[in-house]
Amino acid sequence: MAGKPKLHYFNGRGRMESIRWLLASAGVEFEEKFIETPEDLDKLKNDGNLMFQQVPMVEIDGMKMVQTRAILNYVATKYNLYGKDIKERALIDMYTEGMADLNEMILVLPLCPPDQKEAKIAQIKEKVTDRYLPVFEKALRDHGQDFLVGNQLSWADIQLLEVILMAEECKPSVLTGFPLLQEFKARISCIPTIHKFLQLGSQRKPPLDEGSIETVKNIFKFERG
Ligand SMILES: N[C@@H](CCC(=O)N[C@@H](CS)C(=O)NCC(=O)O)C(=O)O
Repeated sequence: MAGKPKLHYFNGRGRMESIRWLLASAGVEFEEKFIETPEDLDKLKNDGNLMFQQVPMVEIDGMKMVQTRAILNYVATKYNLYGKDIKERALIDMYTEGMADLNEMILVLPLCPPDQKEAKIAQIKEKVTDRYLPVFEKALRDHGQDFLVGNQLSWADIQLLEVILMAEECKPSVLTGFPLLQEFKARISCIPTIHKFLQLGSQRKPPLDEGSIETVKNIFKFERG
């Protein structure tokens, strides 16, 4: 029997967090090997483990997978979270790519220079409420099902919940005016594997704090901003 997937990344959200969400929602246990120093990253690189010298890297089914979207696609396909046909997959791809754009804006927020932070937060709030959430509220209304695509849980539902919770960290009232998304959030949060992942002590990561920001800057050798 194959062992648990092993995730190589720093101990924070970043690009790995959606992978953690997807595995946990699929009920897959995983191990994490945290990169804590530049030397840890160098070792992974020098040992030939990183195809493009970048993480996330996930050891799964005998592969050392890199590239976030490739890993997500693989996990979603393997655990039947990627629609039942090519059209459902196309829709899941469109939804998740939109969410990934939003996710990226929120993820990089802690790394932006303090004097630009307020403007960035205002921009995110505007994009969330004017561009992204209306799409998903309408999708749920038009589709009339409990899930975004088809009539079963998919990667799109999981990533939407992840993004909603992140957006709520920027603006707690973000779902005001989106009644179907409020119901969606409550419904998807009750799915047992997801409910478990939402509990304190799970492998879900909190937003980056000042200490973790310094660690990330040190590992990846970049300046804030
Ligand atoms: N397209 C890649 C981008 C990966 C990436 O930029 N990873 C960063 C950490 S989040 C990294 O490893 N940076 C080190 C480097 O590029 O040398 C993906 O989505 O996985």
